[in-house]
Amino acid sequence: MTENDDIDLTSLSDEDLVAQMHDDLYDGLKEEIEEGVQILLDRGWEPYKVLTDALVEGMRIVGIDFRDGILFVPEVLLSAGAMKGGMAILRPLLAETGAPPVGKMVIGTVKGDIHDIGKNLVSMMMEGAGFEVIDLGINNPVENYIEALEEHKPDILGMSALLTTTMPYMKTVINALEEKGIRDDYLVLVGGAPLSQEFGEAINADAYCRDAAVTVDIAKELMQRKHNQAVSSGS
Ligand code: B1M
Repeated sequence: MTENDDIDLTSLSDEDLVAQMHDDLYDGLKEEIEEGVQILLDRGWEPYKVLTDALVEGMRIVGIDFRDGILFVPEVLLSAGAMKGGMAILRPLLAETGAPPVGKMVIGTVKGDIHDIGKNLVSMMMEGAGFEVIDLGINNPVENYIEALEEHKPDILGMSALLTTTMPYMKTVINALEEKGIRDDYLVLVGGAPLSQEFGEAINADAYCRDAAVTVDIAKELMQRKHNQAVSSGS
């Protein structure tokens, strides 16, 4: 988008720096993004604000031009790499918590889908809220989910899908849980850009999560409800 070889990022106002970071994300400039993230943090920005205003918003802009055929896969991969560079700096800050784990979540992107930025963000925010997170990565068939549920015995199963062609696979996973008679052992949370509340209900998920912050709120609320039910039923 812009040439920024000569730009001293530290000399920019917050607003101009964030705009420059949107351009740098668009251009896939990982080092510049890492530097920008660090500058904003040094200026006292909250990690979550850096994440949403500079990185997530920048990726939203990338998404529009990707959709419109202005950007192509190799370029978007560079943007994704730059985004991940920034996220790596924010991760320990967002995940900082001295509290004991409030619950456990297994999460993964479904089979056929390799998008992982949103899932990674959800994992980071959940860790930051005190959840233990087991991240299965991308392209997960049913068997991966079931193995992980048996091994880790989490409270929550999270699934991510970014494609309209892969989101139905979430139903395949839930059906498999139902067939094994273990569906109700877990809270199933689903998310990803093409999903909706209606879709979440239609596939019998416990909740559709619009974004990472909402996922944390919903996870906490459902965990509390589960705890209350267990107490009132005396188990
Ligand atoms: Co792809 N891609 N992509 N892509 N890609 C989209 C999703 C698309 C909408 C772009 C577009 O056309 N505008 C479009 C899908 C169209 C559709 O299905 N309706 C698309 C396409 C078509 C494709 C390919 C098919 C392109 C091709 O090859 N011709 C291909 C598919 C590959 C595959 O998966 N099999 C492809 C490939 C890629 C890249 C590899 C280049 C790259 C991914 C890199 C990576 O993830 N490591 C990529 C990217 C980066 C995108 C866009 C531009 C950005 C996605 C992203 O990271 N957003 C995306 C456009 C868009 O979404 N606007 C696009 C930022 C992220 C923070 O948001 O992921 O929505 P999001 O996550 C949010 C919420 O959704 C929610 O919380 C997150 C944080 O707030 N959430 C959850 C997500 N998962 C959750 C799980 C939960 C809870 C909440 O569990 C409890």
